Amino acid sequence: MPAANAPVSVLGLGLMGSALAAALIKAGHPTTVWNRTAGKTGPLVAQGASPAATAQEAIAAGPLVVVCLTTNDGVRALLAPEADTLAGRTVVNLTNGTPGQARELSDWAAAHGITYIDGGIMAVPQMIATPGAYILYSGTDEAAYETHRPTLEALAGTKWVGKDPGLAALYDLSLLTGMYGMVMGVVQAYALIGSAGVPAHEFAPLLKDWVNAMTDGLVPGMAEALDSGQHLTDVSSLEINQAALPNFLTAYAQAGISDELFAPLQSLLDRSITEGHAADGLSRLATLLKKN
Ligand code: FVH
Repeated sequence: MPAANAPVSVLGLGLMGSALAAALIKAGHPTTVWNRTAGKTGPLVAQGASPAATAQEAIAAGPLVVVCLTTNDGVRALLAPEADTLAGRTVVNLTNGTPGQARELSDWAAAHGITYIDGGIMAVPQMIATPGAYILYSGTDEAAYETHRPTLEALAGTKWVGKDPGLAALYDLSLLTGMYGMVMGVVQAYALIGSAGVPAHEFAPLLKDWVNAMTDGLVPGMAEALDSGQHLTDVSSLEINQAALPNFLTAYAQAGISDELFAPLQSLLDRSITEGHAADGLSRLATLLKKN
């Protein structure tokens, strides 16, 4: 059972890996750090980390190995030659990736006697070890997660999402999808209002309040419609949205703004009408996105 002083190794000291290692050091964990480009260990060593000359040396330093690289291709390439050293240890992979990649890495780890936990970080580096941050975890060995949870809590809040190793990545990508949709709407709104010379800072309070008000009601409301299968609405029908969308696309064109983010909505709205959902609300679109 890891105690407050359980040793941890961190592989990958980019912006996120460095923030993770710093949080572990601050929480009192003996932390061994390794990065492909050795110079990045300096600031962490100054905070109390032990530098490892090789990934193998870092892995050998303790029972828990946290990995945070750019991609899972990099993770695979880094860990594959170290399977013997990793055997009997737990890898927590916090690299962004797909559910399929997580399952493949989990299968590979199991075949080599390595415990694999996948994670999705719901935070930017500056949020690590602050109250708003949390990390999603999944993996076949929930007991291993529970064993290391006290250590992982030094990084951020912890949220176990299930024994399918791909689930943390699925939750992560789903949450990030919601974020990207919202961010792209904000990007388009600033581009459109900016075309009339309105300074962004002047428009910002209106946009913020509007987006907050819309998402506050829309997110739970849409969940209710999807779970019940009742998409009929008295708020905003697909028919009215389909009729309005050309106004947006025309206004973008007249303002000299690209419609590449929003034009794809037209075919989805058109299809919702031809498939007989004119009176339904926007929740219906989630069902239409499913491919057979
Ligand atoms: N930064 C963020 O806001 C997001 C928040 C949510 C989670 N993401 C994911 O975290 C992963 C790492 O992101 P990062 O911000 O730390 O990225 P970088 O600062 O660019 O650092 C990348 C590190 O990965 C090392 N690296 C890359 N490829 C390899 C490889 N083949 N072998 C070994 N190490 C590799 C790189 O090393 P170096 O270039 O310094 O030598 C950095 O340490 C990522 O999945 C985000 O999506 C962050």
